[in-house]
Formats: sequence, C-alpha cells, structure tokens
Amino acid sequence: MAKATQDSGRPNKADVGSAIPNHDLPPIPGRYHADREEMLEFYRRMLMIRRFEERCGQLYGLGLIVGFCHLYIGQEAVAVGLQAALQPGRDSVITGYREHGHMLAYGIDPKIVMAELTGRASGISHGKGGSMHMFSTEHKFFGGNGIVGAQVPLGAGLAFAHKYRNDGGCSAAYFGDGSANQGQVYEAFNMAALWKLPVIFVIENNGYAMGTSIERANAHTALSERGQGFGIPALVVDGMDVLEVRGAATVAVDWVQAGKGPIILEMKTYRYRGHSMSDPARYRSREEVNDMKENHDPLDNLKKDLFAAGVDEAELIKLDEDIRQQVKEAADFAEKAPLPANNELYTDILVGKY
Ligand SMILES: Cc1ncc(C[n+]2csc(CCOP(=O)(O)OP(=O)(O)O)c2C)c(N)n1
Ligand SMILES: [Mg+2]
Repeated sequence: MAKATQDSGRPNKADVGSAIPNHDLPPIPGRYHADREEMLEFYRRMLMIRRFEERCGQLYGLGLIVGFCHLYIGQEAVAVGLQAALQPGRDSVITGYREHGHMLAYGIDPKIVMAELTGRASGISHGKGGSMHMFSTEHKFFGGNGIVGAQVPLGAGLAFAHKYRNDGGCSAAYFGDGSANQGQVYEAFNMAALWKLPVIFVIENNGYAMGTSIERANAHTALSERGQGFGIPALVVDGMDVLEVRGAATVAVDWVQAGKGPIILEMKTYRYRGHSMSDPARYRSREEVNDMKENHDPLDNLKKDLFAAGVDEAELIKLDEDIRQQVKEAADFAEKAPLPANNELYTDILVGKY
C-alpha cells in the first residue's frame, strides 16, 4: 500500500494514506474517466467560479462588496470534482468562509450569490450573511462558516443526522490546512469514527493559513495522517486535477455509504489570490504563484483532456463568452437589486429586539 507523502503544499497523485493496523483500507482511486460532455460540464463549472470571482475582486475594488471576502480561485477543481460525486438533495455539504466557489459548484444561481456579496435583500441570506455566511438548506449546503474549524464538528453532526434518519445521505465537511490544527477537529474525528458516521473530511491543503505556510505551523505536515489515531483512512489527492478529485470522490462516497465510517481526503491545492482582499502577499514568492498558475492550473489541466477528446479551442472560447455574460448579468442584477428594508433589521437573526 502506497504511503502518504510529506511534501505538503504541492499536488501529487491520488494515493492511499499510510496503513492503519487492523483496519480495512479504501482502494487506490484511479483518475476518473469522463466523456466529452461530462468534462465540458466540469470545465464550465470551474470557469464559472473563476470568472465570477474575478468579477468579485473588481466589485470589491469599486466598493460594491465590502467587509471580508475570500476568493477560491485556483482551488476550483476540488469543489467541482467532489460535488459531481455527491447526490444533490440527498448529501450535505459544509465549508468555511471561502464558500462562493462551493456554492457555484453546487449549481446555485450566481445572481443570488452575487446579490448576497453586495448585501442585497434578494441575496441567498437576504443580504445579512455577506461573503462568509451563505447557506442554502434547499441544496443541503450549510455554509459558509467564519470560525476556523467549526464546520468540522458541524459536518460530523450532519452525518449523524443522515445516519439517525437513515436517509441514505452523507456529508462532506471541507476545511483548510490551518483549520486542521484546531482542537475541535480531533474531537469530531473521534466521535465520527466511534459512531461510524458517513462523513468525508476534506482538507483543502492550499499550503497557507493566512500568511503562515504549512511548514511554519505544523510539526508534521502530512495532514492525511491526522486521522490515524482514530483509525480514519485517508487519500492524498492532486486537487489541481478535477478528474483525480472525481476519482477519489467516488472511493470516498462508496466508503462512507458502505457504513465504514469517515474518510479523509487531503486535497493538495493552491490559492492564487491573497487570503482575503487585504493581503500584503509577503509570505510567498511571485515565482511560486506563477509556477502554480503556469504548470498546475486546473482549467489548463482539463483543457489537455478536452483537446484529446476532440473539443476545439473555438468551443472553449464560446463557453467562456457565455460564462462572462452570465457573470455580467449576475453583477448587474446585484448592483441594481434593492437593499434589505429597514424593518428587516431584526428578522432572521439570533437575538431579537430588546
Ligand atoms: C477560531 C478562529 N481563529 C482564527 C481565525 C482567523 N483566521 C481566519 S482564516 C484563518 C486561516 C485559516 O487557514 P486555512 O484553514 O488553511 O484556510 P484557507 O484560508 O487557506 O482556506 C485564520 C487563522 C478565525 N476566523 N477563527
Ligand atoms: Mg489554507
């Protein structure tokens, strides 16, 4: 059985984490074989996230989006590849504050996501959640959480609900390399393993927690091995390759659905933009960022497969134009949509009027 590697921050091939004595292990996933149409759908979804968030950056600069805003650009293959293996309406998803990308990957209307970012009444959280607190219970998407690591026990709770109700669903709880150092993550690991909860713990290892590299913050950087003390197996996945992610997702979903308890997916990924909109970017070199963009980009990676499947450049240009148009419509909608009425100030919030 192959061993997880320790060179965190760089993508490598999907691989099964090191063996846990006396435990069943998941099979080594293969790179997913998608047909032309399915690959185009992956490409379209990833490009939607990219173009949508590029626009978010511009709207932020214009003062139309204010407060915190964390972009997902660079990490698109993770949410898109994993989402494709989940069943909409059955499975639950929860993540941190870098969630706009996730929402788009789950097919949520870009207009209401953009309207939320600009604080409009028609936003998905009625303009009161903003960038970090978007939810869609209809899509079983549970946010949108600003407390680093808090989504992990909540994700285990969602899995508990699936098991308790026996509804056949599972949950995916996404968190970052920085969040992987929070104590509550390990309390959740223990309970999830003890009760064999159907939860996929997805570590989006983008190499940095704000301005701190994984090497500076971790005594042992192989995050996939963090579940070993609880008997939770792990797969290390190239999170810059949507087909690798999709392949690993199949194994993970099968594993949790078979009642074998949780599994960890360590996605080696990278964020191109700053941590949030104010980031001095002094903690990494321009060369490092450019190397990831030029040699590991998830869209470029998939383009090679698309070309091999007979798709031509003109088709992708057309697709890009369509997406740019949809993003423009979302931005125009968000700019013109009304703000919440004053009498909405105390609705949908935890503490009411005194
Ligand atoms: C409990 C808590 N501690 C600290 C913070 C401040 N904070 C916000 S994001 C962040 C870094 C998290 O990094 P990571 O989990 O790697 O996620 P990424 O931003 O890379 O997606 C920190 C420390 C917070 N929001 N919550
Ligand atoms: Mg990180």
